[in-house]
Amino acid sequence: MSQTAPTPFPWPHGFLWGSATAAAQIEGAGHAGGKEDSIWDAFAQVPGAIAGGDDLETAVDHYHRMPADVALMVSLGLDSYRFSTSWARVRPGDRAVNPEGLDFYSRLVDELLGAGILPWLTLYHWDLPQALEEKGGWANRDTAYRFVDYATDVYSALGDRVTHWTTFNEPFCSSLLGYGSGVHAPGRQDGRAAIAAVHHQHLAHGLAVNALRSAGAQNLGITLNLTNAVPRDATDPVDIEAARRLDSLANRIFLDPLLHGAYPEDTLRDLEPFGLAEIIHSDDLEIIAAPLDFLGVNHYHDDLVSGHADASASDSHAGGATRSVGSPWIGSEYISFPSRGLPRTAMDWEVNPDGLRLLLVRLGKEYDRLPPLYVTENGAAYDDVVSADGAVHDAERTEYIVAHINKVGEAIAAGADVRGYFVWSLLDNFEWSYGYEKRFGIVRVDYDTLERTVKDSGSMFAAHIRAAHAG
Ligand code: PNW
Repeated sequence: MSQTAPTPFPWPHGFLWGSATAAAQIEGAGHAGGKEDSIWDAFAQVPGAIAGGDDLETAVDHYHRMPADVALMVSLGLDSYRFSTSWARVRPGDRAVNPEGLDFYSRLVDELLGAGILPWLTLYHWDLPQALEEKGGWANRDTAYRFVDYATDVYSALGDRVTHWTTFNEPFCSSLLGYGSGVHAPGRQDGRAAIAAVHHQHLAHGLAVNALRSAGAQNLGITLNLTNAVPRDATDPVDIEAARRLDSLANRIFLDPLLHGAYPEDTLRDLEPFGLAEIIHSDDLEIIAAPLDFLGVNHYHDDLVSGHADASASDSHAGGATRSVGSPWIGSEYISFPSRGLPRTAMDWEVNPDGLRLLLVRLGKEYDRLPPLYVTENGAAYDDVVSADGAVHDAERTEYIVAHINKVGEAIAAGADVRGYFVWSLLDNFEWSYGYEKRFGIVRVDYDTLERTVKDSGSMFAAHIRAAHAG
């Protein structure tokens, strides 16, 4: 029998229960309030880039419905709300700061604080101003310095009220999917550019951490999407090598510089042909390893990996594009992702909740300077059915979230220092290259009327938060 509510673990004092969104995915007002194109607005114009030809112009109109959306968060009893600010709204064209753009986030923060909800702000959730992409985007080192200007602007406006600051969300996606496979904006397919994007986002992160810390920020972190790279046959050297390569590109290329101040030797070796070593300046790694107050972990699925060609294998990073895209596994394109035969979500991602426990526990063992962890995203897309009475009985999503919350509880019991869990996502929204086709919300959005309806998963989460606080 599957559980319809999480196990009543003794959650640590102050454990945060929240939900997450990102500016580009929910705001809309794509060209209102002074906002100009981000790389995603431009990418949406590329034929076949986004399923259904969808764009971000209206999204779920959060920009105009913000107070009602905060009221919805109150009704769910959220402790914290994780959102991002849009660079293209705050500094359109990467020119001067746009007061109207900053004012939107200022009102959002006031609304949240007035409702007793902790704002958890992410500075970069993938919406680079298109004007900067035209100067080379993240392949250009200068973009890292432009990021610090933007981060400083946001901090100057909100630093008196926002206490938790995340520099980047999932640099894996905005570098390797954006510049490598081309599944995400800006849609480039260039291994050298992708590897440069990784390093320049790291640098931007470190520079911004130092700048915000000197300005007085106290809780600074980054969010990574991490996976367990599991060799299909743990005794087969070819599969073990494939898992090493995946672990290098999905996990360690990010974790090691941030937490240990060095790229892993095997990563540097594998990426020799893509010029990683050459673009590192002498002080970069010291900057990148600026101490962190927390690490955000996004986790949806593990990756079973093989080094053998497998006709039945599918890569969970393939995206929803109909145009031709490449591989994000720069220099290791041959690796394949066989199926374990587990149930799958509408993203075709295998459901294996124990992977989240394993990941959280493993991080503490592998990184000696690991800061406190927050699960900043976890959730699932399913093809929801609306009942005649308008309700959404999303039993599979409910079960997915319950099972993963339980695994967070088990990880804590096993010694992992996890201090919060944010479900992805508060609302159905623009799911990147899948457009509006994939729904992750615990609240349904009717894309014709933009009306919001709490799904069963949302009611479960609200009841769980009440129970966790009471216990
Ligand atoms: C994350 N992959 O994206 C993002 O942080 C969210 O904006 C997004 O909506 C959510 O997860 C669900 O997809 C990912 O290819 C996109 O493995 C792609 C992958 C992973 C995460």
